[in-house]
Amino acid sequence: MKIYNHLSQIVITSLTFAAITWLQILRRNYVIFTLLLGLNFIVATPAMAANLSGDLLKQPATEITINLGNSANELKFEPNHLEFVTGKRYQLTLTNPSQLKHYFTAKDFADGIWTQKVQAGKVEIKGAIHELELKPGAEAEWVFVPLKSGDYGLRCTIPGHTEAGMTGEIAIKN
Ligand SMILES: [Cu+2]
Repeated sequence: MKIYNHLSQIVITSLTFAAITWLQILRRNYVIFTLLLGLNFIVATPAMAANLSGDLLKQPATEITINLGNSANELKFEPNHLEFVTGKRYQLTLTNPSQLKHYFTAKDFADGIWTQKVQAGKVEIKGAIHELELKPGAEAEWVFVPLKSGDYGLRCTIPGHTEAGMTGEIAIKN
């Protein structure tokens, strides 16, 4: 009886040890699996962006120019209506031929596009842009691909300029 008890004790201990080891392996695998899933998720977005930019960079950009104000210092965008098509690559040149400082502010439009770069002078800015400030005589090039169709508002946020009519419309069509 004593021997049997002792034996069963050993069996139970062994089984418990085996179960704990198995659980630890499972847990470790689970952690590794979760990590892998997490990494996949993190890696997916830049990889997709890289693929997107890789294909789109081969596409020649359609060039469009918009003037912020004019040489007569009128408070308006010229033209004040811009049209783009989703999936096409554009180079929007912004110039300020006036003696005043102006803003190109179109937050919702900026949210609906993928910006490849904004180039001004010798500086190239990559990533999302919502607003551009152009000092007198300044010029900037905005290269992007429209993604989301819709009608978006454009305005200059310098005090008094929106009120004076320095506004515009940007349409993105499918
Ligand atoms: Cu302005």
